[in-house]
Amino acid sequence: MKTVFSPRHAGHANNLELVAGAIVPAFEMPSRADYVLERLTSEGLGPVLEPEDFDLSIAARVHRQDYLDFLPTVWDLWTAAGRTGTALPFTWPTRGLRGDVCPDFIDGKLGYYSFDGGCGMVAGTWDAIKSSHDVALTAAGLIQSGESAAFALCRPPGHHAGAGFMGGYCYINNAAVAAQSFIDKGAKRVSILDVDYHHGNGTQEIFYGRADVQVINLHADPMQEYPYFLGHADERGTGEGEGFNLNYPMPFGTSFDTWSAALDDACHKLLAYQPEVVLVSLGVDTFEKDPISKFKLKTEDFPKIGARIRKLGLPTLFVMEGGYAVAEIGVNAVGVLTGFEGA
Ligand code: OKP
Ligand code: ZN
Repeated sequence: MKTVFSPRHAGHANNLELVAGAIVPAFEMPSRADYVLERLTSEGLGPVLEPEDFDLSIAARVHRQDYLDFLPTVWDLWTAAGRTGTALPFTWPTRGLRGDVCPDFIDGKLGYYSFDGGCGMVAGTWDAIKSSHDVALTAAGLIQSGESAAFALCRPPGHHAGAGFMGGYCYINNAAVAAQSFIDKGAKRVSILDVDYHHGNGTQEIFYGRADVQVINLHADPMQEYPYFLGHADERGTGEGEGFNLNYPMPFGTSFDTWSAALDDACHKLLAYQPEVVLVSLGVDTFEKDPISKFKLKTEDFPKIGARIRKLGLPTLFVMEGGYAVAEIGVNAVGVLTGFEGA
């Protein structure tokens, strides 16, 4: 299968995060994408293409326009305030505060347009975000021109980004934008299957009231794990979207037997929906040695995930999300893809 990748991801570097009381380099770092690229080249997965340039009109159908207008301005507003280093929020409008008024000053804007402190920005961040969005749309275009599968090697990832906010290393929801592009090209039903360890709260929120995009998430139980405030089994969609959101929360320590039973159930629900295309939000942070996760999947399990997805018999777009055991991300992500291809 073809991969779409942009070296422009590398401009998004030196993100910081607060972990257990200390500010440290973020786990979401440039070498992640480079390990995946190296592995798919050494495994001979297929050609690697650069993305085409898209405008943000498709993104504006899944994100708020004011949020999309804000993202490219962050670095200028931050430096205009005399700051150097990484732009980060630290105040959020929770219960009892005004979540409906966007402040004027950059620190307030950063809080208004985020739900956590996981989305630091530096000079090259917007260009990397835009390149990741372009990667997803270019890979979607390959499938729209008749390819049966494609891999969008996106960085930064997207599934925590909602209609009007960033969070969890995610700014634009690449999978949601790609799904919208299939709808805009005439698809009646699209499924998103999110196998990242963390619940894809942004993807869920974006499509929660819609019947044309089914969203299925397999993830760590939000009672125990980030993003904590979405991803319970009783969240099934609302209005026209009722029944088209499915969550499979699982406890710390979950290994492949339990996880793959959930995948199998999810695949049956997906087929019952009869989508024209499936988008896989591909996180490999379910891996037993992932530094920020607590599932127990082994390297040998990842090709089996790809093989199970192949059995759906649908055009399939893989969109890269998380995975932080840097040296093994390439092996595990490409393992899913070669498992899909039957290699
Ligand atoms: C992104 B993806 C505090 C811990 C917060 C955020 C995890 C984001 C995961 N430093 N961790 O779903 O892989
Ligand atoms: Zn994750």
